[in-house]
Amino acid sequence: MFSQFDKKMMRRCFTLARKGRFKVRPNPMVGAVLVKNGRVIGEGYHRYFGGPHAEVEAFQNATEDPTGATLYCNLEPCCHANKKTPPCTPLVISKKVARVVVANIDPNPDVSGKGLQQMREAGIQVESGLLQEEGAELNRVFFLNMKENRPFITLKIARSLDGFISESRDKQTWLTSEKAIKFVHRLRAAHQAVLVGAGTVRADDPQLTVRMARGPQPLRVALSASLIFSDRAQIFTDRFRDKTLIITTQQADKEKIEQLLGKGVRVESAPDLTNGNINLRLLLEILWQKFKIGSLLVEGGQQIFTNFLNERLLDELILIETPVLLGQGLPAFDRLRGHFLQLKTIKKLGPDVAIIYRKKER
Ligand code: AOF
Ligand code: ZN
Repeated sequence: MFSQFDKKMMRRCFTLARKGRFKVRPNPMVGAVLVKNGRVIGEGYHRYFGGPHAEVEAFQNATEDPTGATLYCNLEPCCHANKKTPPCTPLVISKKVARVVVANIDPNPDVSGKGLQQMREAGIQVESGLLQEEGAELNRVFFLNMKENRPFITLKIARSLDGFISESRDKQTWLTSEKAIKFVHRLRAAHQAVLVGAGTVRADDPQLTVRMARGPQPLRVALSASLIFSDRAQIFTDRFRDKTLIITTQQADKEKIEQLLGKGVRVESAPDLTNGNINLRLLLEILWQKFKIGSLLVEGGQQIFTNFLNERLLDELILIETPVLLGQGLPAFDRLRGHFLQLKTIKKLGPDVAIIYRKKER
């Protein structure tokens, strides 16, 4: 059904789509190409959140009348109203294209095949499924958001060969190489938020910034029931403090909350957080619904890693292993319930190695 030329055009859509990766989230990355008589006559991509859709851009950039052309788009054109931009299907139909080829059906329940159906009913030849696995991989975050109504969760654990994340509970051990640190900064930029427990803030005083890579600064989320932090913690004092969000309980000390707000950070109280026992699902709901966080990088420490895994809240696990045997220290997990993962890739980072696992699909 699909030719080599079709594949080439869809790969071009992916490349265009990726250009929006830092700016469209939590929207999907979408690219579109218009082809007439075997030649590309227009291209476009979704450039920023709330901005025009890829198809709109492609028609706008068209150098010829698109009547009779083929529109390639990695995602099904949208057909739903009451959102930031008008639906794309009426535009596609009005431009009289002859054929529409997509990689993936839009998992957004407001669309999910209805866009394709509308175009078919208008007499357009509509085909879907071209390079759909690549398309789903590209937009795995958006797909997961739509399916589970929560952020995509990546756990990043840097540890010694014998499985320790630091020498002790309150002492930071600088384990990894510069290449591994750069890799972590790229990971941060690739997520909309990073998350740590209050223990990690107290022990490591992390900055959680993107310093050694290019990309946007994610929201820094710290969980704490007690709100016991050092006044000088970097996440409260550095220039990104407006990108710090503390999640606490409704029982939290009001005075402490006021103090934190006075520092210019944000504080959110979640209803079911009791005695430091964090209801992670509720927390994720807040991040997704209220803060539009589509992807979350969990950076520790032990209790947080354990809780996420025990709640089965994990889409990707990235283990950074550094060739040192500490002999003793703080293990990555405490009382973990076991489950299986599947290997995705292995990356060499100078002397260290990153092993990337995905949730095992059932
Ligand atoms: C398309 N082309 O380029 C994108 C689509 O708030 P809006 O108006 O930007 O709509 C966002 C929804 O539109 C999003 O949830 C997804 O279903 C679809 N994204 N659709 O036809 C695009 N970015
Ligand atoms: Zn659209």
